[in-house]
Amino acid sequence: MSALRAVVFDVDGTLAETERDGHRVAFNEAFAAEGVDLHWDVERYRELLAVTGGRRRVATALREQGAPDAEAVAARVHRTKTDLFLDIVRRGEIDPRPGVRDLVDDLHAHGVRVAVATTGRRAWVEPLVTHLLGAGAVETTVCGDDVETLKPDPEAYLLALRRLGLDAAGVVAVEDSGPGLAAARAAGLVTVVVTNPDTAHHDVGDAAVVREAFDRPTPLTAAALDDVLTGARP
Ligand code: XBP
Ligand code: MG
Repeated sequence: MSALRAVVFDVDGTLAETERDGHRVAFNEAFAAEGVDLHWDVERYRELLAVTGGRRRVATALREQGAPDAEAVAARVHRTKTDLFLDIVRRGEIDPRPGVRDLVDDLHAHGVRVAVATTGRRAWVEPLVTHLLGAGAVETTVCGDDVETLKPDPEAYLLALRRLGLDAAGVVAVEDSGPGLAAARAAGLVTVVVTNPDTAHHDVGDAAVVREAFDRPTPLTAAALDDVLTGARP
């Protein structure tokens, strides 16, 4: 690798398609368990993905309904949702996106360091990342718990860079969404966006590369990411 020192991956929608059949299901189960009058179908949930962070997402929907105590109810529902989503993770129901494991193995084989920056909660992020990539695959994992301000703010990416002891010049971010891309770009990172059905409509014009998959039309490799970085920072 001539330039690439590390890759920082987002989790939700990037390492795995967690949202529609994972987080969304856990939110709906939590609403029922907590007696909250909300239910998110696929279309509504897609809209609400513009709001990062599960607790903020619930609070936004409750405020729209004019519900009293939106923040407190959202905090309670989100604790229940976190437990329910952790159950889904522990049952092994979430697979990595095709090609993700091959890319991470290839990065390791080329001595490129791997980190994670997500707005999700550590309670489920760590077991999920271990399940998806194997124990010890990721050097540092920045979660929503670690930052004051969630994506699209750059704080999570800036903290990942600080923990890696690197500046942005040798690092590529891999994201799936508009808010995630905005966070990575605001941290100065060259960013590859791998879209999914939930994010295909997002504005990702600021990405160095936009693809629909890791494994198609050609596999995304360490060498390909090094080329992207070199091309973006000649
Ligand atoms: C993902 C999120 C997360 C998850 C839910 O954004 O916003 O909030 O939807 O996780 P990104 P929590 O992929 O940009 O990190 O409920 O644990 O917040
Ligand atoms: Mg994401």
